[in-house]
Amino acid sequence: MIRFLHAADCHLEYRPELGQSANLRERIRIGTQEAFKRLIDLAIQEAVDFIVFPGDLYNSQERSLQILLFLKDQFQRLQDKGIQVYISYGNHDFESSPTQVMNWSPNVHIFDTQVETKTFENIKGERVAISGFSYPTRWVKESQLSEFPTKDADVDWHIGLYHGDLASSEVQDKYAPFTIDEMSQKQYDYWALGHIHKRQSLSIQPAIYYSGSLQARNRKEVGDKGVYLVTLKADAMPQVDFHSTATFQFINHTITILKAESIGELNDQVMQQLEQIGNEHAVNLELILGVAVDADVREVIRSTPHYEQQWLPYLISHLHIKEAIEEKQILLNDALKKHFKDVQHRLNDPHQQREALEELMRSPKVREIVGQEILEQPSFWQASYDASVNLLSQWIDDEQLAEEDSDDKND
Ligand SMILES: [Mn+2]
Repeated sequence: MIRFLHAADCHLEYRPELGQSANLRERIRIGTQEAFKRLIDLAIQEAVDFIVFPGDLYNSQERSLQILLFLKDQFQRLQDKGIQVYISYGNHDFESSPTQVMNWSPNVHIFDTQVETKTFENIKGERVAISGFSYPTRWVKESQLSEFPTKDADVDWHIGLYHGDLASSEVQDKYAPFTIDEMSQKQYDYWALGHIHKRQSLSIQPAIYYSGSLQARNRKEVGDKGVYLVTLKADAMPQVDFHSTATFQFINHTITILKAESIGELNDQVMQQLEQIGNEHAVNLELILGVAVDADVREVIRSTPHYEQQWLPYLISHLHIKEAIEEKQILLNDALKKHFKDVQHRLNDPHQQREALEELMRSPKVREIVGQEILEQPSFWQASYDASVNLLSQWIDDEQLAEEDSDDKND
């Protein structure tokens, strides 16, 4: 039996990205290194035979002294436990001539820019062939699979390390474009892929997996991140288990503000909801502003860059503002136009407003557009009543003007 960890896209050494607050940058910088430590802890705890790193171990081609020393320490921890390390470089950490500036411990094995095969043997004499290659340049435009040998008959298992992207006919392929067919033909027991940061399986048999990144580094990398623990046994399918290494996640969350007459009021509501999520994770926040949110409040919120720190101690990685009613364009929906015209005169009559509005909101079409969830909150009715009436009347007027305009043109 052989057990190993598949850890792609570690991207050690964080470089700040645009649109990230200082707070968030610091969390990512520390998190990236901490996640790597967790990987090493896991390897030791699980007493695996080795770890494979199929590309983008480093974030860039330039390695800093700090990162090299950090890695040397971490690999030494593995060396002390007899755990091997197999590294192939990817498009981020490509090397034209993988000569070593660091005197790594003897357990560290780095793949050349030409496909080569290394062999691992455990105490019982069970043998694994590991084939892979390192990127010599940022882009590798051809599939490298023809260079990979088919499964070695003299070993118990054969593993492939491959940093790349599935071949596509639409975009120009730059990352060693491959097909599942090509990989299947090699008859390997496991393909450890790197490059795509979202973990996924391209095929169960043969086993072809992306382990994804170790720690999310921007708001697009939503959810938990980590590595695969792979177990290879004689005459059995590989067992592939996910283990989290992320120190925090990016999560999507929506907050609806039905009514706010001041920034303070809006702030209280946002903080109250964020409190329920906690500050462990970074929040990609979608803020839906109802029609009863004051215009000045709207303006302040809209003019605040999303990357500025706000609502501390909560970590907001992104702020997307939506107008609850506007965006759904209730009144501009063709199917509704007629109905709105019927109630328009009543909306303008103070004695009939409420009834007219409620009638409008009872329409299944309106409910569908506004959303059942919002409609069921009693506060929606309370809060949005006056503002809705104004807005509805306004929109109906605008609509009519627009129609009149187009009539003129037809003439
Ligand atoms: Mn990567």
